[in-house]
This record gives sequence, C-alpha cells and structure tokens, in this order.
Amino acid sequence: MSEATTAHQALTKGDGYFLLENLISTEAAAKLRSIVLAKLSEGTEMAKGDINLPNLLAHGSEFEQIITNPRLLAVAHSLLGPDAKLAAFTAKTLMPGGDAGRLHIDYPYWAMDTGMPVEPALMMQVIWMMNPFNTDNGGTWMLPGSQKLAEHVNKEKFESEAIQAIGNAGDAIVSHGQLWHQTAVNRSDEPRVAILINFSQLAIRPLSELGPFSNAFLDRASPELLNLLPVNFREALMARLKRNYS
Ligand SMILES: O=C(O)CCC(=O)C(=O)O
Repeated sequence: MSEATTAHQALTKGDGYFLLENLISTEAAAKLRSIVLAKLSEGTEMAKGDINLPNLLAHGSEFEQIITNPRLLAVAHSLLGPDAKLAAFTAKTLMPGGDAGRLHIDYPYWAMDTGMPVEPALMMQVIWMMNPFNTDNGGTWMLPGSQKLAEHVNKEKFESEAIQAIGNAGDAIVSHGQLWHQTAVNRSDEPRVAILINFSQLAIRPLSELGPFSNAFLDRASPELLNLLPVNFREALMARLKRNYS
C-alpha cells in the first residue's frame, strides 16, 4: 500500500493522524525555523507566548517550495481530491512558559452541527515540526480516533485520553480536520516552531482568503502550486460538476 493510502486510511478509519517522517531534512527544518524566528515581530500573539505568522506564501520562496512537497500533496489529494485547495499556511511559535491553547477541531468542522462527515473529509491539517517535538517543549495534544466521534470536543474525555505528538525536526503529522487537538505548553527553554497547513475540499469556503497574488507570484508558481490556490476556482468547480453529473 502506498504511503498516501496508508495515511488516508489512518486519518479516516484509524487514529485520525499519521506521521510523515523526514518530510524535509533536519537542516531544511532548521533553516525554516530560523526564518520564522527572525520574523516573529510580524506575527500575532494568539495567547501568551503563542505567536502565529500567517500566510507564509507572502514570506519567501522557501515556503512556496515546501507547500508542494510531493509526499504531502499525495496524502492531501488522496483524502480531499485532486483539486484540494490550500486553506491556511501559518507558522506557530510557542515561546517557553506560554499558555496552553484551546481544545478544538479545525474549520469547517467547528462551524458545523454534530454528525459531521469523516469521509469524505472536508479538511486536513498538517503540523510540520521545525524542531523536534516532545512532551517537554509543546508536542501537540491529540485524542486518537476522535475524528470518528463526529462530535464537538469534550474537555474531560480529552484530558483523560489525549496523547502528545512526538517527532523529529522535519517530520509532519497529517491529521483529519475533525481530530480533537490542543496546543500544549512549552516547558523547555527554546521556542518550539511548527508550520501549520490546512488543505480543504474544493467546495469549502476558506475561513480567510489567501492572496491577493501578484502577477509575478502567479507567473513563477508551479502548476502544483497554482492547483492549490483559489485561482481558476470556477473552472475547477465546473470540472467537478462534469465529473459528478455526466
Ligand atoms: O501548534 C500546535 O501544536 C498545534 C496548533 C493547531 O493545531 C491549531 O492551531 O489548530
């Protein structure tokens, strides 16, 4: 079975997440981490010590390159279809001693009533580790299998059964958008940096618009990147219409 098929099955029928090991090298992760840390003053503090740098496409060609990682896109396309769209692309830095985040599921699931679909999935999240994740430095809390509950979060259940994501710099956790998860506290003395990506079904309205994109950006964008962007959206919808109704 291919890695993408194994990951797809884990996200829908299994634990709800899958570790893509060595998606980039530790050296590449260290370089991206330093770019993010150098731009922290441009970020937004979401909670104490939890700093988001949104829309990474506007922050340099290094980010344009990683978003079309073939192993990552293979999973996104298997789960969400060949016309899956990029819905969010953010770097999250957890400073030592910051606050824990809120337990949640990702958009659009939090905006829906219970009974949300597991398959077809509407959203996939990627938590890409730019430094090693461990239980000390803020490895994300997740509740295995919670995507199958198709319910909104329950704090008591989560706190008694959740585990923390562990991995090496360069690894990425791909997870079903409906998996219950929570940003952890960083108890180490180094910032913990992750790149967070959301890929969505074509038909999901983005929570916030990516772009606008300059002509220079669109001219240099690879076909794989263009396919992820909300450009030629109507043509993509018409292709779906043709596929489902002819
Ligand atoms: O940075 C993390 O540990 C997870 C953050 C996350 O999953 C989110 O904000 O949706």
